[in-house]
Amino acid sequence: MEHTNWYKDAVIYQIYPRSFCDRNGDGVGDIPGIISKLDYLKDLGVNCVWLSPVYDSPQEDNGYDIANYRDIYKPFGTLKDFTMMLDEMHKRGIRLVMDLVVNHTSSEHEWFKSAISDKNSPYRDYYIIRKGKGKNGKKPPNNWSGFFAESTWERIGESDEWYLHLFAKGQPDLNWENPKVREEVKDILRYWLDMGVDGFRCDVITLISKKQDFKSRFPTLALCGKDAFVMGPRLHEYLHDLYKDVYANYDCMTVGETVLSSLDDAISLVSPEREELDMVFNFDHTDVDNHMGVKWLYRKFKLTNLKKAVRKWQIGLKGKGWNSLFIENHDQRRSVGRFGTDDKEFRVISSKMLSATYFLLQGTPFIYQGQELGMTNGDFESIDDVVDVEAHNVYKLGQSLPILKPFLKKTLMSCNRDNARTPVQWDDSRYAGFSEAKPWLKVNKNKSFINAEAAIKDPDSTYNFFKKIIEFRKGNDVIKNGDYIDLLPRNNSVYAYVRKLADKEVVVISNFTNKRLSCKILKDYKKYNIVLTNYVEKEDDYLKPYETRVLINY
Ligand code: TEU
Repeated sequence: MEHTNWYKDAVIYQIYPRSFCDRNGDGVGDIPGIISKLDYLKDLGVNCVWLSPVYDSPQEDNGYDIANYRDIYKPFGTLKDFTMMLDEMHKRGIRLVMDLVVNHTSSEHEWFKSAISDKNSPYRDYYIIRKGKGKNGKKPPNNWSGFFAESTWERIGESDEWYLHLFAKGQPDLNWENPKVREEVKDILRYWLDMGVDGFRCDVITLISKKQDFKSRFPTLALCGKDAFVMGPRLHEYLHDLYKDVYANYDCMTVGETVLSSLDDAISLVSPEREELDMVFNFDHTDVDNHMGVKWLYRKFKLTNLKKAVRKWQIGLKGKGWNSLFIENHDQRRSVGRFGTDDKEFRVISSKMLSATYFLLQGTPFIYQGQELGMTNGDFESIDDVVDVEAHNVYKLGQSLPILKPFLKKTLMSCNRDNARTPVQWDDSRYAGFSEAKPWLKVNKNKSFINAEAAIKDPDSTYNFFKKIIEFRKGNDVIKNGDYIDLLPRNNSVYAYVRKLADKEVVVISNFTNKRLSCKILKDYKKYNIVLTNYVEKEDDYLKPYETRVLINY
């Protein structure tokens, strides 16, 4: 089947179903809730949805722990609801990309339950089970540490054997060395593709192949052993195998979440001739405000670091692969209030500035639910307001290791993942129109003025700005294929870049500070037409706080 590469013209909206919209009144979002908002999405102008997991799951990690790959988590709805949603999306010209979580299953998956209850189970070798060390194997097989601030090994009952889990205990890693596991994954992919879904966002896909020595590594502060499980030795082989046996037969797309991977890794994954993945999510730009990729270790934001990360990927992938563009997702805190911006006085102005700045880069843009409303971080008062398993593990670690306390004091509340997972604010009613019942996670008080109902009516809202920018992007060849030129790589206040295709240019000039600044570069583009901006009044040589201007010469 010919791949039309439709994703190159897509604007993708990520739905985190638990927090999107609740229609059955249990305080948890659901598929009927999504269906009820499809006209809203259509109106916004997006033409593809990435749906975070809706599969049957005990929800230890909100669905990233799957107990049955072929069924829907009951509180979200049924398979019938799912096919109806898919149908309604397609009717509106919206494609659907599912989340594919196959580095691990849930510990409630039948495979795992069988694997640990019976040594002779045919599913035993579906997982990574090793003998422990020490007397009676009471110590874990090695010192690897995982993503959720806990050991990566869990002992199987009182036995001398342990299973590997790079994430929570309830997320045992699959053993991809076993060809049966790979065949199972292919069957799962076909099941959903045959139903009509259009592609997959492949969760932590760069972790599926592990070095088989399983030896301890030199101890490190975070992710000890990562050389053994990031970009493992058989990753390319596994991905190409999936491509050849499955993706090649459907006009689908894949985007891989590639934690801790370099630009060269990415090139090796997305170069079309290799037939592995279509795009990857890299995190260089979201790591600019932390140390060593650990978000809890906050580092002051510097615009030049952001530009450096963007430059690296915009230029590095040019002609070799396709970029994905995002500044928010369900694991990141909200963008407004981040990257040097302000989520109070200049909230609307700065959210528009951020969107113009990332949306017109080369690649496929993603919008995370609520980002189009300029939604802010949660207004949590204490850890008791937070649900996320990762945050709770980190909190516990902080309690046991006082040395971490000063670091965590600020970041535990401001960087935890629930900041992006508060219920979408549809209106100003008690539970923000998300639900009739008390939601599973606290609604932000600012729903009284940040909500979709108000935003749709207000021509100056972030929402209406997004609509314009999506419209401007549509079919624009300069945005799709033009070169990227960073005009002020060393400037820490103004982000200015050109997209250029033959003699056509799109120029974006954004002030990343809360000050009115003189900006010489504006002179060079005096004759260009302003197509988008977040202020009505403009000065020739000055940019207002968080001002952005998008200019064209054609
Ligand atoms: O995330 C993978 C990942 O490594 C990080 O983004 C991580 O979740 C966290 O932010 C570390 O601080 C993916 C999913 O996006 C995430 O929601 C899941 O929890 C995780 O995989 C496990 O499936």
